[in-house]
Amino acid sequence: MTDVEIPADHPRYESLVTRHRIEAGIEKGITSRQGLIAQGRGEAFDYLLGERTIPSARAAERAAAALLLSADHPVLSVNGNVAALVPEEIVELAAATEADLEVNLFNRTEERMERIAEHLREHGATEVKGLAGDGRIPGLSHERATVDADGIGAADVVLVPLEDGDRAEALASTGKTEIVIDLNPGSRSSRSAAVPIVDNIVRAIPNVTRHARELSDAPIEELQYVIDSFDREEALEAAETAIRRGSFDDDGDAEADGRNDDAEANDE
Ligand code: PTJ
Repeated sequence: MTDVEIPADHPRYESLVTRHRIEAGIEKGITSRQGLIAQGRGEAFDYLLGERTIPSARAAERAAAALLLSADHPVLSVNGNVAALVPEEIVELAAATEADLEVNLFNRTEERMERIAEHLREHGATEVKGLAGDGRIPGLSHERATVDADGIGAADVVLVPLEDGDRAEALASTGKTEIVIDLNPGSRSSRSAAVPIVDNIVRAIPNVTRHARELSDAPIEELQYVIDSFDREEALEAAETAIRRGSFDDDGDAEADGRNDDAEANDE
């Protein structure tokens, strides 16, 4: 199934490649089947956003880089979708910001935890947290509360991509600064984040890394300025507006906004 050739000249090539990476993740035992549903939801929002990084997301990505660089103990949380879509890129971001990588699953099984940790090591990670599972996010029941005490448990800044809303809210209420990557600006995860990045993770992670490299020698005052200049409410509103503008009119036709050649060519 995953060895299907996607023609490089297909107008929605990137989107189709992303979809196949999730399929491959399921076959490899790292992504949950629910990850497919999450991907479908994400794709719908990305389609309406024009499958591009909007300016407010770019500002969020820069603020996220500044936050990670100025943190005492930053942690990047990795779930089954993240591991399938951006394994090498998340390892690069961890290196660029000196952050820990922690496997943290909504549907936690030891087998999938091990496989994801191994997958990250295959893509260059030296240390992967999450397997100890000796800490808990307060306010959550069951296995989905499990974290590493010296990982997310001890972090001051946590990047949580594609997170379930309940967990994102519980984590934010512990006082940690939360950066969320989620294509839905109305989700509880986006709403609970100090820095919500409304962008596809396949674009967002390399963008944050690029900003982190640019800011790596910046004084703390400059990092603080980047963080303080970011307005989360404004960014969420800008994303909602972009989605509304990119949506379909009452007749079901794509609005003429300059990106519909691609949109209408979607014959998948
Ligand atoms: O691997 P696990 O067990 O930890 O499970 C991971 C999933 C993603 C299945 C789990 O956390 C889940 O069910 O998440 P939700 O509640 O479906 O939320 C996922 C959010 O991520 C949704 O708001 C989607 O719009 C968004 N999303 C999906 N794909 C992408 C995305 N955001 C950015 N980039 C994407 N590629």
